[in-house]
Amino acid sequence: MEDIELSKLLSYVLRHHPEHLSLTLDEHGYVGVDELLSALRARAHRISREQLERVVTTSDKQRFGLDAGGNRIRARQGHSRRVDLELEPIAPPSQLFHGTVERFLERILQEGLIPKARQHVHLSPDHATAHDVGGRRGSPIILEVAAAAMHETGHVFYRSENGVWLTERVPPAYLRRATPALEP
Ligand code: HQG
Repeated sequence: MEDIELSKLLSYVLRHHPEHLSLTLDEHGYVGVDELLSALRARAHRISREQLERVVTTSDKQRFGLDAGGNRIRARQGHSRRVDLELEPIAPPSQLFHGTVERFLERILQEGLIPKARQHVHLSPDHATAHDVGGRRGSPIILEVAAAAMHETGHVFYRSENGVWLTERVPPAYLRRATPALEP
């Protein structure tokens, strides 16, 4: 299996469907590396520990993390089930960004950003990242999020180990479309 294919399979299994490989995540979202490798082997995917470690290290968005001993692996964010990622609430910068597409805009400006299938709404630290996130679905539109103002009114923010900002939802009052001319 190519690295990219393994990375996609890991995202699917570790974020959404561990049962696909007859695995169970612990409360922090981890699964044993040995357990994962044998579950893959049982499905005729011959993945070496070296390849797994390479995918963890080279994943463009640093999607996966190993525990301190290197014995367990988890997805760093993006789960559709409740896992405790052991993230501490942290004060956000004054502004964060969200990349989306035109077809969601009206709804978003009406009801705010909601997590949909995920546990959190994902926010980007800069325009360029939001541009890439929105660009996965079409021509990207960037929303500015008044994060510090939200935080002041009690909204809780987290930053995942790979730099994605997470919060439960963003009410419409804190959203503004970025001036298209400023979009990269
Ligand atoms: C939209 C990737 C209608 C939202 C990226 C988005 C990211 C609404 C979509 C990570 C809405 C959800 C997450 C509302 C939000 N009405 N549409 N009220 N609220 N939406 O994939 O932020 O490659 O769950 O704009 O890098 O696109 O997976 O979230 O378009 O960090 O590692 O609903 O996924 O990382 O889509 O992306 P997603 P996202 P990975």
